[in-house]
Amino acid sequence: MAMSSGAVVGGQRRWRPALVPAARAMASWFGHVEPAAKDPILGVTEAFLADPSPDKVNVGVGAYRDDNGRPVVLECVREAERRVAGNANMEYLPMGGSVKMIEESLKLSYGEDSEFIRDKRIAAVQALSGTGACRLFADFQKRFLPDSQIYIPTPTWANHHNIWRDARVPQRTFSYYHPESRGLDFAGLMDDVKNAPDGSFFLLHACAHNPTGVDPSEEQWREISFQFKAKKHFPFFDMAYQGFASGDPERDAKAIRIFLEDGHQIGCAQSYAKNMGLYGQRAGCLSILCDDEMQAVAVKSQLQQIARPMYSNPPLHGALIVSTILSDPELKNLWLKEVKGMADRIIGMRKALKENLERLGSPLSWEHITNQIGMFCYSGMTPEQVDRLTSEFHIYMTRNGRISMAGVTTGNVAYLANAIHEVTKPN
Ligand code: KET
Repeated sequence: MAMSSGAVVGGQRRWRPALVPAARAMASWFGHVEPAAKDPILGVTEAFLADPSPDKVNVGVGAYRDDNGRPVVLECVREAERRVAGNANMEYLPMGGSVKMIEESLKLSYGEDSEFIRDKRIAAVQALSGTGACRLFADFQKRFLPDSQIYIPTPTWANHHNIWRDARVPQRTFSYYHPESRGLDFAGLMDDVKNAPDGSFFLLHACAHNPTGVDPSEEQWREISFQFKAKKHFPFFDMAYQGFASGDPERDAKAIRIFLEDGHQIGCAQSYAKNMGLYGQRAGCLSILCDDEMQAVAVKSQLQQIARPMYSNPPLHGALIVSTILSDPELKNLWLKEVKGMADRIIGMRKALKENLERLGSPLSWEHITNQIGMFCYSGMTPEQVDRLTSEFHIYMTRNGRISMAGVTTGNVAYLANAIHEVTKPN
């Protein structure tokens, strides 16, 4: 037990530490705890918020902003909130979450008329957004195949490593990005898929790969799926950006649909953080396609059992918003229009950033800014160049050179381009 000497100040007993060396020795049981390393993505937001400069720009976290740099609440979400305000009670959801929200989520990922939905072959639970869905899956993997590993693309969203590490699943990596061509390392990827032991788990980004903005083509997905079949690998799709790649959620589910057509069993993490702008609501879904309905019931019950001691049951409000939007044809159409609007604004900013760099006379090629898709531009800037952007220009982004295009606006694109040009131009 920690001890400290008490002093009576103004009639009140205040605790203050004993003599310094003794205080160290008698410190709390967690006295040895050192500050954790800053998160490579959310740490950027913290640094941005602490900067008093009026010029500062945040292109770190993948969070959509309008052309004035302000966070957006979609119109379909506002309308859904109006509708749920009157009749929602605040009771607990079931451990597996909202049945209606799950049903609607599965239609988005597996297809409106999916035979797997009809045959009740999918075990699915509402999850704490995409992160929570990945973590539930990782825990499920560890529990039921304890000696398994997971293959994760290089590079990937940094938190994937934390998630499978904390679930105690050993990680391997597979080739994904080719820095010279700034495109997909398809040959390397296929080699790694072939060389992995049969029945390996692979984490795949369903669309709008983070951080590279590089996705396989449809033809390449077909080849990957074919090879997975030959090797009996298990594909786990993280789909955090459905709608953000092409502007159309249905098109963005293409990779998953190819794997389904080919008869794979899959796992899938869905998130409504980005495509509905529900970041803080933590609305998502984890699904696993099973052999039959009986197995799906068993798997779902086990997923619930993993959730129960962690957070008991998932949050209600976001689930109500999602199910209200997706189950009403009019609201769903509005949502589809708004998703396309967000994707289009980003595409416009890619063009603007590239044009600005070219206008400044940058001798480097910036083709990849417009070739890449989704929320991010994997710029190719080095950590040192990024550090200069921050220290000299108050521009905040992750040190891997990733620019969140969703934070670029008509108002800041020229400033950003100029700064990028300054730190990248040959001396
Ligand atoms: N998967 C991927 C690939 C991803 O980029 C994110 C978030 C998530 C899952 C999780 O999102 P959630 O909010 O749990 O549904 N990425 C952004 C935010 C973050 O790092 O948390 C980002 O990369 O900036």
